[in-house]
Amino acid sequence: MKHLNLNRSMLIPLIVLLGFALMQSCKKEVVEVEKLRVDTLVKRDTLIRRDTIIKNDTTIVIVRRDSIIIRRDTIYIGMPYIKAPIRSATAGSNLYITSFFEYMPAPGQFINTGFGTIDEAKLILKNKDNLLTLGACGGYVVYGFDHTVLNVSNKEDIIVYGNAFNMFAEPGVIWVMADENGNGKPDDTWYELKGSQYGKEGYIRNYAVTYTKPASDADDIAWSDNQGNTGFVKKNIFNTQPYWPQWITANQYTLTGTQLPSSNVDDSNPEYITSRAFDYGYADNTLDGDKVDISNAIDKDGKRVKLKGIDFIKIQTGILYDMGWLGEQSTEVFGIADLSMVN
Ligand SMILES: [Ca+2]
Ligand SMILES: [Ca+2]
Ligand SMILES: [Ca+2]
Ligand SMILES: [Ca+2]
Repeated sequence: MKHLNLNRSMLIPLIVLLGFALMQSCKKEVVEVEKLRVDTLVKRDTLIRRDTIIKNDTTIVIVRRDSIIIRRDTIYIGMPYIKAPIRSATAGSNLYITSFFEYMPAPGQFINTGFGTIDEAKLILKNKDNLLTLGACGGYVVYGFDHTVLNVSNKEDIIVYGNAFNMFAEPGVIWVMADENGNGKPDDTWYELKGSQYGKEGYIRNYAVTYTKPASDADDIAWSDNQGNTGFVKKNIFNTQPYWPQWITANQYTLTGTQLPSSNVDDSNPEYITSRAFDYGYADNTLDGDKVDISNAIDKDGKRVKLKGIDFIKIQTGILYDMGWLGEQSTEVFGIADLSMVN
C-alpha cells in the first residue's frame, strides 16, 4: 500500500465502489444458484453446462458452452482398458477373416467329412460359401482378420454366418482377442462376448469336457465333464465315418470354455426336434448370420472390458446335447466378417 499513498478522501469512494462490486457479485451468485437447479454446473461469466449420464458402468460427461457441445467424454468406471496396436483397414482389406490358426473340434457326426477337417477350416477364409462344423460342446476354431475390426460405439461390429434356420439354432460362444503384444499371433487374452444367456441357469463358465477315444470307430464317444456329468456323443445311421477327429492321436482330450443352457432344445416330439434361438450374442443362432458387439466383451471374472478393436476370433460350440437321430448339438460356421465392411 506504500506506493499507492492513499488519503482519506480517496478511500471513501473506494469503499463505496467495493461495496457496489460486492452487491453485484452477490447478485451473480443468486443467478448461479437459480441456474444450478436447471443445469448441473454453471460457471461464472460463460454459461457452461455439464451433464453427467450414468448408465451401468459407463459414465458420459457432456459439456456445453451456450448450448453448444464442446466436449464429450466417456468414462468406463472400473472397466479395464485393453491396450493394443490398431491395424487400420485400408482399401485392400478383406471384410472376411483371412488367417487360420487352429481347428480343435469336439467329436461329432460331420467330423472327418467334408464339413469337419483342417482343410475345410481353411476354406472358410475370405468368403462365406463353405461350411465348417465344430463338433460337440467345446469344439472350436480360431481365425484372424487382416486388419483390426474396430469396436464402433453403440453398434454391432462382427457378423458370424452359420447354418441356423427357424427353430433350429446350435449356438456357439464367440470369443475375441486384441493382438496386445502386436506379434500377429493369437497368444494374448481371449474375451468372451457376453450374450443373452449370460448368468442364466445352465450357463457355466470355466466348463471343461473330456472326450475319450472309443475302442472302435463304430462306438459312441464317451465324455465326462468337470461338473460330475458323463455321457456319449452318439453315432447315428446317417453318418458312419469315425466321429473322433482323425488327426488327434491322443486317447483323450479336454476342451474348456463356457457352456450354454440346453433349455431351448425341445425333443418331446422325436419326429420334430426343435432348438429355439437365443435372444442375441451367439454364432449359428439365427438365420442370415449373427451380429455381435465387441462392447459385450467380458474378462475371466465376468467384468466388462473396453476394447478399441479386435484382431482374432474364436467360435466354440456352446451346448452339450444329444438330439437323437439329428446327432449332437454342434455349431457350424460359414464365414466371419467385419460388419462395418459388409454392404
Ligand atoms: Ca461395437
Ligand atoms: Ca499376439
Ligand atoms: Ca450342427
Ligand atoms: Ca448348425
